[in-house]
Amino acid sequence: MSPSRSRGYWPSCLKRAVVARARAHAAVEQREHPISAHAVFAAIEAKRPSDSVVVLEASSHASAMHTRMQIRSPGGFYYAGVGGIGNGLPCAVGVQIANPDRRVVCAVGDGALLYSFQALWTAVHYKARVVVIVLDNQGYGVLKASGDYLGVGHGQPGLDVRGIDHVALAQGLGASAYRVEALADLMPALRDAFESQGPTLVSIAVDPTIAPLLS
Ligand SMILES: Cc1ncc(C[n+]2csc(CCOP(=O)(O)OP(=O)(O)O)c2C)c(N)n1
Ligand SMILES: [Mg+2]
Repeated sequence: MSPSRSRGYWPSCLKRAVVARARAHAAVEQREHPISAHAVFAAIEAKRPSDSVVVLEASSHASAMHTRMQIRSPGGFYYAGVGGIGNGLPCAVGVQIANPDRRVVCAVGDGALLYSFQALWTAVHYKARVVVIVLDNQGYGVLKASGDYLGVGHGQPGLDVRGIDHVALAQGLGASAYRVEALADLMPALRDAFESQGPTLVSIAVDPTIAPLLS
């Protein structure tokens, strides 16, 4: 990182932390459609068992998760610090099998999900109680935001990932699955998912608006 980049970087991080703290006290936006990621994480936090484990691989929505959810126990949170994607769902399945008494919530982006969707078959096979929350913003949101940050815009080819039926794919691997397009349908889907004795996938249409990378 160049010295000039470095000078701007740390104040940006500090600003993000201050903004995130302010957001934590702000009311959750209760828009029916498109659903805000903050509303998704607030709903999960209200519904999940207090000893459940969170595995996060939703690049654009990490800040919303940390704003709306609290990690309450050791081993209660997993996140790949180095930035590679595709580990989230397999990690969640492994963590649940290793901790049979704890339910696991895997919050994954629609892009990252496709790197290792087949891990859901393993979850079905071993009856792993993983609730897979897909934050579907129809593509590689963080790469679009990176394009904006680098001044090349977010219209680069290959960043839109539309028209994939997560429910059909999950059911094809033997899992229960729900699609949520409106906020009113979120809580009933989460209730069923957290009552299930096996893996359940909940694919949620979240706001696809590209937020600035450092905001
Ligand atoms: C193994 C690997 N391949 C590619 C990338 C580049 N990459 C970073 S984020 C991302 C897409 C993320 O999309 P999604 O999971 O939907 O997250 P969001 O839309 O919330 O940003 C890709 C392809 C990577 N980090 N690791
Ligand atoms: Mg995405």
